[in-house]
Amino acid sequence: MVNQKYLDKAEVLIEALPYIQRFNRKIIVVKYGGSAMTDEKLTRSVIQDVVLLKLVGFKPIIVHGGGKEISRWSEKLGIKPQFIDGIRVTDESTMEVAEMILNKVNKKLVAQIESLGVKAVGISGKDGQLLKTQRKYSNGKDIGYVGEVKSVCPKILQNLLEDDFLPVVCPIGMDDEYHSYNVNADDAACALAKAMSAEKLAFLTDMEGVYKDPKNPKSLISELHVREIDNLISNGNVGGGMIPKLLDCQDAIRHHVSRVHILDGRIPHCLLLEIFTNKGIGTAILG
Ligand code: X2W
Repeated sequence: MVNQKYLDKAEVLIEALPYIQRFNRKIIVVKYGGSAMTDEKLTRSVIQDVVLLKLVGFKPIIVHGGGKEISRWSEKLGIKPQFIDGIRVTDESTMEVAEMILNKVNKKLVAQIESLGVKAVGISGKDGQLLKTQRKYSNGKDIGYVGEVKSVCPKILQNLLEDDFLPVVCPIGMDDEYHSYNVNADDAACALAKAMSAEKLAFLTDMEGVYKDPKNPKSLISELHVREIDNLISNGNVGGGMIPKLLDCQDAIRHHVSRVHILDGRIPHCLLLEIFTNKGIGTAILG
Protein backbone atom coordinates (compact mmCIF):
# COMPACT_ATOMS: atom_id res chain seq x y z
CA MET A 1 0.00 0.00 0.00
CA VAL A 2 1.42 3.42 -0.99
CA ASN A 3 1.86 5.88 1.83
CA GLN A 4 -0.92 8.57 1.81
CA LYS A 5 1.72 11.28 2.16
CA TYR A 6 3.12 10.39 -1.25
CA LEU A 7 -0.35 10.21 -2.81
CA ASP A 8 -1.05 13.71 -1.46
CA LYS A 9 2.16 14.95 -3.07
CA ALA A 10 1.15 13.44 -6.40
CA GLU A 11 -2.25 15.13 -6.03
CA VAL A 12 -0.60 18.53 -5.54
CA LEU A 13 1.52 18.05 -8.64
CA ILE A 14 -1.48 16.96 -10.73
CA GLU A 15 -3.43 20.03 -9.56
CA ALA A 16 -0.77 22.15 -11.24
CA LEU A 17 -1.13 20.32 -14.56
CA PRO A 18 -3.79 22.56 -16.19
CA TYR A 19 -1.76 25.66 -15.31
CA ILE A 20 1.42 24.14 -16.66
CA GLN A 21 -0.42 23.28 -19.89
CA ARG A 22 -2.02 26.70 -20.19
CA PHE A 23 1.15 28.67 -19.64
CA ASN A 24 3.56 26.52 -21.56
CA ARG A 25 5.98 28.76 -23.53
CA LYS A 26 4.23 31.90 -22.24
CA ILE A 27 6.19 34.88 -20.94
CA ILE A 28 5.88 35.94 -17.32
CA VAL A 29 7.64 39.08 -16.12
CA VAL A 30 8.41 38.99 -12.40
CA LYS A 31 9.17 42.28 -10.67
CA TYR A 32 11.30 41.28 -7.73
CA GLY A 33 11.77 43.79 -4.92
CA GLY A 34 10.85 44.70 -1.35
CA SER A 35 11.44 42.43 1.69
CA ALA A 36 11.74 39.39 -0.54
CA MET A 37 15.04 40.95 -1.61
CA THR A 38 16.55 41.72 1.75
CA ASP A 39 15.87 38.36 3.44
CA GLU A 40 18.16 35.49 2.38
CA LYS A 41 15.51 32.78 2.91
CA LEU A 42 12.86 34.67 0.96
CA THR A 43 15.34 35.39 -1.82
CA ARG A 44 16.02 31.69 -2.11
CA SER A 45 12.32 30.84 -2.24
CA VAL A 46 11.70 33.44 -5.00
CA ILE A 47 14.62 32.12 -7.04
CA GLN A 48 13.42 28.54 -6.56
CA ASP A 49 9.92 29.52 -7.75
CA VAL A 50 11.21 31.28 -10.85
CA VAL A 51 13.54 28.38 -11.65
CA LEU A 52 10.63 25.97 -11.28
CA LEU A 53 8.45 28.11 -13.55
CA LYS A 54 11.23 28.01 -16.12
CA LEU A 55 11.73 24.26 -15.86
CA VAL A 56 8.02 23.47 -16.28
CA GLY A 57 7.89 25.46 -19.52
CA PHE A 58 7.19 29.11 -18.71
CA LYS A 59 9.50 31.81 -20.05
CA PRO A 60 10.18 33.96 -17.01
CA ILE A 61 11.97 37.31 -17.10
CA ILE A 62 13.07 38.84 -13.79
CA VAL A 63 13.13 42.62 -13.43
CA HIS A 64 14.60 43.53 -10.09
CA GLY A 65 14.75 46.57 -7.83
CA GLY A 66 17.22 47.19 -5.05
CA GLY A 67 16.09 50.51 -3.63
CA LYS A 68 16.95 49.58 -0.03
CA GLU A 69 20.43 48.43 -1.03
CA ILE A 70 21.03 51.66 -3.02
CA SER A 71 20.03 53.70 0.05
CA ARG A 72 22.27 51.63 2.34
CA TRP A 73 25.30 52.15 0.11
CA SER A 74 24.51 55.83 -0.48
CA GLU A 75 24.55 56.40 3.27
CA LYS A 76 27.81 54.48 3.63
CA LEU A 77 29.29 56.85 1.06
CA GLY A 78 27.93 59.93 2.83
CA ILE A 79 25.07 60.60 0.39
CA LYS A 80 21.70 61.17 2.06
CA PRO A 81 18.94 59.35 0.13
CA GLN A 82 16.14 61.68 -0.91
CA PHE A 83 12.77 60.74 -2.35
CA ILE A 84 9.89 62.68 -3.90
CA ASP A 85 6.65 60.70 -4.19
CA GLY A 86 8.62 57.46 -3.81
CA ILE A 87 11.06 58.37 -6.57
CA ARG A 88 14.75 58.72 -5.73
CA VAL A 89 16.20 62.14 -6.45
CA THR A 90 19.19 61.06 -8.52
CA ASP A 91 22.10 63.47 -8.84
CA GLU A 92 25.31 62.41 -10.59
CA SER A 93 26.91 60.64 -7.61
CA THR A 94 23.62 58.94 -6.66
CA MET A 95 23.34 57.72 -10.25
CA GLU A 96 26.82 56.25 -9.97
CA VAL A 97 25.93 54.44 -6.75
CA ALA A 98 22.58 53.24 -8.13
CA GLU A 99 24.19 51.81 -11.24
CA MET A 100 26.95 50.06 -9.29
CA ILE A 101 24.58 48.56 -6.74
CA LEU A 102 21.90 47.47 -9.21
CA ASN A 103 24.57 45.74 -11.31
CA LYS A 104 25.92 44.04 -8.18
CA VAL A 105 22.41 42.85 -7.21
CA ASN A 106 21.87 41.71 -10.79
CA LYS A 107 24.95 39.47 -10.85
CA LYS A 108 24.16 38.04 -7.42
CA LEU A 109 20.75 36.95 -8.69
CA VAL A 110 22.35 35.44 -11.79
CA ALA A 111 24.68 33.39 -9.58
CA GLN A 112 21.77 32.18 -7.44
CA ILE A 113 19.79 31.08 -10.50
CA GLU A 114 22.83 29.39 -12.01
CA SER A 115 23.40 27.52 -8.72
CA LEU A 116 20.01 25.88 -9.29
CA GLY A 117 21.03 24.68 -12.72
CA VAL A 118 19.32 27.22 -14.97
CA LYS A 119 21.25 29.38 -17.44
CA ALA A 120 20.75 33.05 -16.58
CA VAL A 121 21.98 36.25 -18.19
CA GLY A 122 22.00 39.53 -16.31
CA ILE A 123 21.64 42.71 -18.31
CA SER A 124 20.66 46.31 -17.70
CA GLY A 125 18.25 48.34 -19.75
CA LYS A 126 21.30 49.82 -21.48
CA ASP A 127 22.23 46.52 -23.13
CA GLY A 128 21.01 46.34 -26.69
CA GLN A 129 19.17 49.63 -25.96
CA LEU A 130 16.54 47.58 -24.15
CA LEU A 131 15.21 50.61 -22.26
CA LYS A 132 15.48 53.96 -24.04
CA THR A 133 14.68 56.64 -21.50
CA GLN A 134 14.07 60.34 -21.22
CA ARG A 135 14.33 62.59 -18.18
CA LYS A 136 11.34 62.31 -15.91
CA TYR A 137 10.14 65.38 -14.01
CA SER A 138 8.19 65.37 -10.77
CA ASN A 139 5.40 67.94 -11.13
CA GLY A 140 7.66 69.97 -13.38
CA LYS A 141 10.60 69.70 -10.96
CA ASP A 142 13.96 68.35 -12.15
CA ILE A 143 14.90 65.36 -9.97
CA GLY A 144 18.10 64.47 -11.78
CA TYR A 145 18.88 61.30 -13.67
CA VAL A 146 15.47 59.72 -13.22
CA GLY A 147 14.29 58.13 -16.40
CA GLU A 148 10.93 57.32 -17.83
CA VAL A 149 10.81 54.67 -20.49
CA LYS A 150 10.43 56.22 -23.93
CA SER A 151 10.77 53.05 -25.97
CA VAL A 152 11.76 49.42 -25.59
CA CYS A 153 13.90 47.42 -27.97
CA PRO A 154 12.99 43.88 -26.95
CA LYS A 155 15.33 42.12 -29.41
CA ILE A 156 17.92 41.20 -26.78
CA LEU A 157 15.27 39.62 -24.54
CA GLN A 158 13.71 37.76 -27.45
CA ASN A 159 17.12 36.37 -28.38
CA LEU A 160 17.89 35.31 -24.81
CA LEU A 161 14.53 33.55 -24.43
CA GLU A 162 14.96 31.90 -27.80
CA ASP A 163 18.29 30.51 -26.58
CA ASP A 164 16.65 29.28 -23.37
CA PHE A 165 18.33 31.76 -21.01
CA LEU A 166 16.53 33.27 -18.05
CA PRO A 167 17.01 37.05 -18.40
CA VAL A 168 17.56 39.14 -15.27
CA VAL A 169 17.12 42.86 -15.94
CA CYS A 170 18.15 45.80 -13.78
CA PRO A 171 16.25 49.07 -14.22
CA ILE A 172 18.90 51.35 -15.68
CA GLY A 173 18.17 52.95 -19.04
CA MET A 174 19.95 55.21 -21.48
CA ASP A 175 18.90 58.41 -23.27
CA ASP A 176 19.67 59.44 -26.85
CA GLU A 177 23.04 60.83 -25.70
CA TYR A 178 23.93 57.50 -24.01
CA HIS A 179 23.66 58.87 -20.44
CA SER A 180 22.50 56.46 -17.74
CA TYR A 181 19.12 56.95 -16.09
CA ASN A 182 17.64 55.45 -12.95
CA VAL A 183 14.23 53.92 -13.72
CA ASN A 184 11.71 52.84 -11.11
CA ALA A 185 11.76 49.03 -11.24
CA ASP A 186 7.94 48.72 -11.34
CA ASP A 187 7.83 50.99 -14.40
CA ALA A 188 10.65 49.05 -16.07
CA ALA A 189 8.82 45.73 -15.45
CA CYS A 190 5.59 47.14 -16.85
CA ALA A 191 7.30 48.52 -19.97
CA LEU A 192 9.03 45.19 -20.62
CA ALA A 193 5.86 43.12 -20.03
CA LYS A 194 4.06 45.27 -22.62
CA ALA A 195 6.87 45.17 -25.17
CA MET A 196 7.29 41.40 -24.80
CA SER A 197 3.52 40.76 -25.00
CA ALA A 198 3.83 38.90 -21.71
CA GLU A 199 0.98 36.68 -20.59
CA LYS A 200 1.56 37.71 -16.99
CA LEU A 201 3.24 40.37 -14.92
CA ALA A 202 3.77 39.68 -11.21
CA PHE A 203 4.78 42.32 -8.67
CA LEU A 204 6.37 41.04 -5.46
CA THR A 205 5.58 43.65 -2.84
CA ASP A 206 5.46 44.14 0.93
CA MET A 207 1.66 44.11 0.94
CA GLU A 208 -0.79 41.22 0.78
CA GLY A 209 -2.46 42.76 -2.25
CA VAL A 210 -5.18 45.36 -2.81
CA TYR A 211 -7.88 45.89 -0.17
CA LYS A 212 -11.43 47.13 -0.69
CA ASP A 213 -11.13 48.80 2.67
CA PRO A 214 -7.53 49.20 3.82
CA LYS A 215 -8.68 49.17 7.47
CA ASN A 216 -10.28 45.77 7.09
CA PRO A 217 -7.72 42.97 6.61
CA LYS A 218 -10.54 40.63 5.53
CA SER A 219 -11.31 42.78 2.48
CA LEU A 220 -8.40 41.62 0.31
CA ILE A 221 -9.55 41.63 -3.32
CA SER A 222 -8.50 38.42 -5.03
CA GLU A 223 -9.71 39.45 -8.51
CA LEU A 224 -9.89 43.05 -9.64
CA HIS A 225 -11.21 44.18 -13.00
CA VAL A 226 -9.09 46.84 -14.67
CA ARG A 227 -12.11 49.18 -15.01
CA GLU A 228 -12.48 49.21 -11.17
CA ILE A 229 -9.01 50.71 -10.66
CA ASP A 230 -9.93 54.36 -11.32
CA ASN A 231 -12.76 54.16 -8.76
CA LEU A 232 -10.57 52.54 -6.12
CA ILE A 233 -8.06 55.37 -6.50
CA SER A 234 -10.56 58.24 -6.64
CA ASN A 235 -12.49 56.89 -3.61
CA GLY A 236 -9.27 57.11 -1.62
CA ASN A 237 -9.38 53.35 -0.95
CA VAL A 238 -5.80 52.89 -1.97
CA GLY A 239 -2.95 55.23 -1.30
CA GLY A 240 0.80 55.67 -1.16
CA GLY A 241 2.94 53.35 -3.21
CA MET A 242 -0.05 51.30 -4.38
CA ILE A 243 -1.35 54.04 -6.71
CA PRO A 244 1.59 54.07 -9.19
CA LYS A 245 1.61 50.27 -9.03
CA LEU A 246 -2.09 50.09 -9.93
CA LEU A 247 -1.54 52.56 -12.76
CA ASP A 248 1.22 50.28 -14.08
CA CYS A 249 -1.22 47.34 -13.81
CA GLN A 250 -3.85 49.29 -15.74
CA ASP A 251 -1.31 50.22 -18.41
CA ALA A 252 -0.11 46.61 -18.76
CA ILE A 253 -3.63 45.16 -19.07
CA ARG A 254 -4.62 47.81 -21.62
CA HIS A 255 -1.60 46.73 -23.64
CA HIS A 256 -2.69 43.10 -23.74
CA VAL A 257 -0.90 41.56 -20.76
CA SER A 258 -3.59 39.04 -19.75
CA ARG A 259 -3.15 39.21 -16.00
CA VAL A 260 -1.17 41.21 -13.49
CA HIS A 261 -0.61 39.85 -10.00
CA ILE A 262 0.17 41.90 -6.90
CA LEU A 263 1.68 39.46 -4.42
CA ASP A 264 3.04 39.49 -0.91
CA GLY A 265 6.72 38.76 -1.39
CA ARG A 266 7.02 38.09 2.37
CA ILE A 267 5.13 34.81 1.88
CA PRO A 268 7.53 32.01 0.91
CA HIS A 269 6.75 30.62 -2.55
CA CYS A 270 4.12 33.30 -3.20
CA LEU A 271 4.60 32.94 -6.97
CA LEU A 272 3.80 29.23 -7.00
CA LEU A 273 0.86 29.71 -4.65
CA GLU A 274 -0.62 32.39 -6.91
CA ILE A 275 0.01 30.79 -10.27
CA PHE A 276 -0.76 27.15 -9.56
CA THR A 277 -3.89 27.52 -7.45
CA ASN A 278 -7.43 28.60 -8.34
CA LYS A 279 -7.93 31.34 -5.79
CA GLY A 280 -4.33 32.47 -5.46
CA ILE A 281 -3.01 34.45 -2.52
CA GLY A 282 -2.78 38.06 -3.73
CA THR A 283 -4.73 40.32 -6.06
CA ALA A 284 -5.01 39.39 -9.73
CA ILE A 285 -5.92 42.24 -12.09
CA LEU A 286 -7.62 41.29 -15.32
CA GLY A 287 -9.12 42.99 -18.34
C1 X2W B 1 14.66 53.13 -7.99
C2 X2W B 1 15.25 51.92 -8.69
C3 X2W B 1 15.29 50.69 -7.83
C4 X2W B 1 13.88 50.23 -7.42
C5 X2W B 1 15.59 53.57 -6.81
O1 X2W B 1 16.56 54.26 -7.06
O2 X2W B 1 15.31 53.15 -5.69
C6 X2W B 1 13.89 55.30 -8.75
O3 X2W B 1 13.35 55.60 -7.70
P1 X2W B 1 12.68 48.77 -5.55
O4 X2W B 1 13.35 47.81 -4.62
O5 X2W B 1 11.77 48.11 -6.51
O6 X2W B 1 12.06 49.93 -4.85
N1 X2W B 1 14.53 54.16 -8.96
C7 X2W B 1 13.87 56.28 -9.90
O7 X2W B 1 12.87 50.57 -7.99
O8 X2W B 1 13.93 49.34 -6.38
